[in-house]
Amino acid sequence: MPLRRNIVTPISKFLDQTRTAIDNLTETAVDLTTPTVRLGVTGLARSGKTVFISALVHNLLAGGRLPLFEAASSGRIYNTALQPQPDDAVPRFDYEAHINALAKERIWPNSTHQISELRLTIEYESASYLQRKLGRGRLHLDIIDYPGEWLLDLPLLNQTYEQFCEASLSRARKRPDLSDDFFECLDRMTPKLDEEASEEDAKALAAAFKTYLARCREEENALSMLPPGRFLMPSDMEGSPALTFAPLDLTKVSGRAKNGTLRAMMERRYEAYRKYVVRPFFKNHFARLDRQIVLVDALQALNAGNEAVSDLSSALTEILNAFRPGKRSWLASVLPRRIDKIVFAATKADHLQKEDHDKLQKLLRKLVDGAISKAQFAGAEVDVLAMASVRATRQTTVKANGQQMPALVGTPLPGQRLGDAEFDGREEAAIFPGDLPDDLSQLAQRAAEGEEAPQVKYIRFRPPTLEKTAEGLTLSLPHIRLDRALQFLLGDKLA
Ligand SMILES: Nc1nc2c(ncn2[C@@H]2O[C@H](COP(=O)(O)OP(=O)(O)OP(=O)(O)O)[C@@H](O)[C@H]2O)c(=O)[nH]1
Ligand SMILES: [Mg+2]
Repeated sequence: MPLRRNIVTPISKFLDQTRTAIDNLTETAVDLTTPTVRLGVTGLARSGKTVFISALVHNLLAGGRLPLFEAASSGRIYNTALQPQPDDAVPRFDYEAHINALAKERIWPNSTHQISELRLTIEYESASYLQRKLGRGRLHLDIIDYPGEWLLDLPLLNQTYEQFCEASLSRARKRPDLSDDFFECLDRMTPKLDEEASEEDAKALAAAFKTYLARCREEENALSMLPPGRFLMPSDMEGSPALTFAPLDLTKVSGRAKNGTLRAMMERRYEAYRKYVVRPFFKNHFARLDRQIVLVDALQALNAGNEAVSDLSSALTEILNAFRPGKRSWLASVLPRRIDKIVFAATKADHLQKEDHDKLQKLLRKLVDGAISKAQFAGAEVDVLAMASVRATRQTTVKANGQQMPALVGTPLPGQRLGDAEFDGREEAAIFPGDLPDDLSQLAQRAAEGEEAPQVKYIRFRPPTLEKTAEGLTLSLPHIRLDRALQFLLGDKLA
């Protein structure tokens, strides 16, 4: 038996690699002349992926203001057009609906729960004399949008059920305020673990675990490390057995699980989740990306306090482990070393004054550097920036208590509150955003002193009204440093 195992594993891994390589070949064979960049846009739920993709495509199609994106600002881009995407089995990113919501109705797009894709073709003139002689250049940009939660599943591929239980329960024990009900359910089930399994019990456990994960994700807790990702983003797998399991306290049982028991059922379903959910996602989509942007809502974590920030840091470590695993990592054996550029972007910087954008960038840089040193990360160029895909505010100064104070003007979303005031979603308001901490250690110190009150409390705004030029032309959606992200991700491909 062990011998058979030894033979099967390497061959199946080899086949996986070959298949990915063949997929890539077929893809290129369809359009041999045009180079393609596959850009993965990832981030935890509500981090701003859909808004980012919509704003990026919109600014490229509409010739938006992109001074730091050299190919555009120097006038070398002739044409940008949407094209049929290369993967027939993946839904198309609904660009038109999203941009209509943002620019016309001034509402943010709905939450997405499914992978989707869009192809944009850029025609440009090369900056190099020699290349120009060869004619116009063309680049396909395939943008892939997928739920960030799924990414945090990747470490599960390397975790036995026992390790998954240990890691999940140790995280849950740190937050008894959120996990009480789940542990109560677990205690009730523990005596039954080695008895004949019942679907009712499995469902009750899975439901209690899912409720605990959902509470972790609520805005005031803002925790990031919440695998299994499909529990919160089930897509079309809602209710399937592969999603009806939970971690168990295996220290309370001994010996191997007997067939047919609740314990064996939970373990088998965890294995099914890895095999049928995580592995195909990884192989079909992830292994084929060239470049990545990771959107991080650092403000939300800062808002929720020290614990959310350190949890975000663990999530970033896991993400880096998945992108460019070190040589000895199991992932290295199945992942072609393609991803050569990763940008980490702190999103929604328009909630801060201009002076704080650099501070936000530095805070994220610290988090990413910390994550890189902990990850088994090998290579790939990394950039970090603070940006807003859509700038919903304007900067102004307002006189308050006899002093001129910097403030942000925008239309708060209906229902947002500030003190006693509740906004109706129609009127503009000038808001004084809180100060960002200078350093993450300030947060840790506040937590150590038992002080958990958030420093930055931000109001959410509606998307902006599009400005018009003196000639009456409507301008494209405003942004902050979207052009810098584009330059880092695509600049060399359009050189
Ligand atoms: N002010 C501002 N808010 C933003 C920006 N980007 C995203 N948001 C806010 O963040 C929310 C989530 O943005 P989405 O783009 O839908 O986030 P997502 O990552 O696609 O979320 P899921 O689809 O749920 O995973 C939006 O509804 C906005 O309220 C931005 O650039 N500026
Ligand atoms: Mg989305």
